[in-house]
Amino acid sequence: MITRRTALMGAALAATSSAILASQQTSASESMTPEAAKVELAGMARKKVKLVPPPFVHAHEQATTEPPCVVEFEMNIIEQEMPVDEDGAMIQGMTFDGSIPGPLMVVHEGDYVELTLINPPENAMQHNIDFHSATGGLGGGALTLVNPGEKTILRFKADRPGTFVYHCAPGGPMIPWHVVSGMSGAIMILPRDGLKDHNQQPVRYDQVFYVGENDFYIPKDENGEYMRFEDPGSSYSDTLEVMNKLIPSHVVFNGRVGALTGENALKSKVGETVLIVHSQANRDTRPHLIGGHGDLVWETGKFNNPPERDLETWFIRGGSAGAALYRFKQPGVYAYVNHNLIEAVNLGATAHVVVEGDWDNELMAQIMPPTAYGELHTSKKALP
Ligand SMILES: [Cu+2]
Repeated sequence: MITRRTALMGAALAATSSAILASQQTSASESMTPEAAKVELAGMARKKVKLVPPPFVHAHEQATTEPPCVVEFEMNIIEQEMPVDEDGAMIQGMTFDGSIPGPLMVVHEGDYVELTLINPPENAMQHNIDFHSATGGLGGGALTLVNPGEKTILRFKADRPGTFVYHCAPGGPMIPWHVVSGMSGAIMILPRDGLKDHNQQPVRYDQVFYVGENDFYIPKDENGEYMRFEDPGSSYSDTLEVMNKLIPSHVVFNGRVGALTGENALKSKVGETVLIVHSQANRDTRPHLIGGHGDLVWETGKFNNPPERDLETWFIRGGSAGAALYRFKQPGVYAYVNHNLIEAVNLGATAHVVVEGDWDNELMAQIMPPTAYGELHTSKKALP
């Protein structure tokens, strides 16, 4: 039910949080004193990268011998109602570049990330971006708060390698709400000489899958139907009530139930190595590849730490992104799940990888298919 009260409350909270942020922004700006030395990047190469929606990632070199450069990205913030499942649940989504999660950015350690962030005039809310990979100014959040109709450019140095979350953080209660409305994504900062295994030997991947997990809190009306709203502001108070109980209505990969299953399944081949980057900006999760493993897993996503080996399930802390490398050895349909199986099966956190190739009987064989075994044996044991 949309009431004027809820609409106003959303607007009022937005105003409050923008006031909080405005004060943070002022202090952050003041701390960036005019006498701070200007960084001379004029001689540095610039590279414009067009972002692509997840689970895919823009073309990139895994290792480079080039000197550091300035990598330019552009993202439009898009507020739009989006489907969350096939039963009619819809969310007033807030997105970086129209997708949940936002696109995966890839640069190399030592590069400068230069992001143009655009808040189009048709949006209703203020937004910004906090990069967990950036240093100072609320991860950039203090320098990027944009009203509808404004754009901003942030530059930061990618000075430590790893996979990191970015998310909107416009202040106060707007922060969790924008994040659970879809405003998060990830950046991968590769070591200049590429990824290395536990023995410091170089490793390469054939493709990257970017899986962004979201917990959604979609309110229901008195008849148990998911509620729909005209705009984000009018959804706020009912959504907040569900959020504050901490019980998500959906836990999904890439924005909705089924975003990575069936026709949308990921594809690979026996012998191919995939790097699965998994982010969760708000809540812990525990990815597991059913029938496979994590050969090398940077559970915390930070490439200066040696990867763990042969993992069955790994843990992605809420507010972080991890990376798992796996070479497929058997064909089939693999489910990649959040191994809280209630969240995987009932709430949506499942992806599929369809792997082509030849079956290896050495790794697994069906010696006897399920067969009736008659009366000679009994599975019932006599009770003592
Ligand atoms: Cu936002």
